[in-house]
Amino acid sequence: ISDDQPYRTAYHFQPVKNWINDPNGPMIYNGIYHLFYQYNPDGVVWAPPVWAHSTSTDLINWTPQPIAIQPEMDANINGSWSGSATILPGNIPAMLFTGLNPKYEQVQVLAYPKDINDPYLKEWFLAPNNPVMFPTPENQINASSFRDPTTAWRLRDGIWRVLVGSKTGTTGTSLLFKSKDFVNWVQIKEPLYSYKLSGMWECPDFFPVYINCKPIGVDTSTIGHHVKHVLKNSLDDTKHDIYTIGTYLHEKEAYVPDVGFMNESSLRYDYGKYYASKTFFDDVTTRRILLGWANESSSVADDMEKGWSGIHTIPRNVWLDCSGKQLIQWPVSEIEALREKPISVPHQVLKGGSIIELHGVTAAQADVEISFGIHDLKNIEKFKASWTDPQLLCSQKGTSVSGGLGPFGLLTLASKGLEEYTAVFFRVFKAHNNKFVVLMCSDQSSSSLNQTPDKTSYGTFVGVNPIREGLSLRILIDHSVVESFGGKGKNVITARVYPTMAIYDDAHLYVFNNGTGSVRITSLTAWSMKKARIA
Ligand code: DQQ
Repeated sequence: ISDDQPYRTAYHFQPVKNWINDPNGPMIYNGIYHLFYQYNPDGVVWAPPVWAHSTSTDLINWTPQPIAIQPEMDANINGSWSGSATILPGNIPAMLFTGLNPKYEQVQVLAYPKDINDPYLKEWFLAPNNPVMFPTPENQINASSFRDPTTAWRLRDGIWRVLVGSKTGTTGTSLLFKSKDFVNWVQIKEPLYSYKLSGMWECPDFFPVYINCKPIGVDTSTIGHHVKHVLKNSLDDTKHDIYTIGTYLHEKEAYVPDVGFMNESSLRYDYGKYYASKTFFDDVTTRRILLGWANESSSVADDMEKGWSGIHTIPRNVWLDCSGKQLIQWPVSEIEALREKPISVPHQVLKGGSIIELHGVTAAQADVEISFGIHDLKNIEKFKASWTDPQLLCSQKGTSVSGGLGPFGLLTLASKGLEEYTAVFFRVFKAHNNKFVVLMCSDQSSSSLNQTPDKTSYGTFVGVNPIREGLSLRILIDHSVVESFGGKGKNVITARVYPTMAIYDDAHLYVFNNGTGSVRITSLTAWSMKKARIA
């Protein structure tokens, strides 16, 4: 392992070394946040995982705890895969997760803390009657596609419900199980929801959100007219975390997505590198908090050299947008405690072709908020109806391609001579119906002189009226992470990059406009970020 670690994160969660993937069983219990995660203690690539464990009081600084779950009985002898926490009556935390049994079949396993009076819940044990859900000839469940139980919810009948991800043929599905005692589970004949051709659904998540569009969360068991439900799945085929918003018809044990969500691939939590996410309800601060995994874009050889692979994104507060048509995501406010030495620039016009360096920030470790006003529409380009794929459009119209309005935004992790940079920017178009189309891109193509990392550009359309609302961008920059929130949290793109020159104090930050039209900077603040205590 190399001592020089220019890609280690300062405030994004990662263990000291080795491979990590999915966040597991997040919860707040007696005032302490618990994060478990898929971990290979022996190397930088995936291997049959154990559950590693860290605790926190603020979701930002974490204390490592002993490995919580490892092979212990037949039900998980070949690995402990992903799962979720549920707090049972009497304030008893229970974990349901997927174990691989001696035949490598996927079965669901129940675990409890050994001592609920230990504030850190260091030790866990597996219930004697495991597995509690498993494939049989009768239920016809596919033993290699049966995993990742959700947090359970309980309705007025006192019965628990839980979803397990699966597929039948190429139809992705969330199987529904019920239990009175959390130990004996019975499968409901019909899945909660399925969708043709979507492939295996990993890490399902099913939760209510208030329709009042306030940034507050609600307990997973809540039903009623004041909430809508969100169903999120991690699509194994595309490695995208997609979600729909709809109605939970609890009498029918069914979920119906709202009209407009029939195209399953429409909404993603994050249009960059992001997978296997999961939410939990924080009843102390009344928030629903979303955790996710961002894999490396580097080669395995590079990962071996740095000695680690995988990070988690900054925990995000999630709630329903006032349109009711999408979620809003925003970094938890606790992250702001790491901010220091803010710099701002006054309101100003940013002419086409200009670039301004933002001095006085630790550009490799920063939090930046910028808002643009749009006024100069004379050169605006027409949007073509055939441009249906924003990621493709971002790769065709990269940072160096000048347009009528855009690209404008930030060059992050940039070297002094711009040999390297990761650009996050907007382009604004006018569609034939006279509406504006806003494209948000994260362009990694010049992020590193190293040839080996994957430098795919990412993109998404942001549903805002740029004239009326302006365009905002918040970017969390952390050495090898560029996590960008567009349109006040409407769209998020996370990128992993590995600059060779723009590292430590040699990283720079610029605001740029490479279009012909000018835009206005209406606000801009950048903070240097302190290091969090993580490992
Ligand atoms: N990762 C786990 C599985 C899950 C997948 C195994 C998603 O339980 O389906 O490490 O990344």
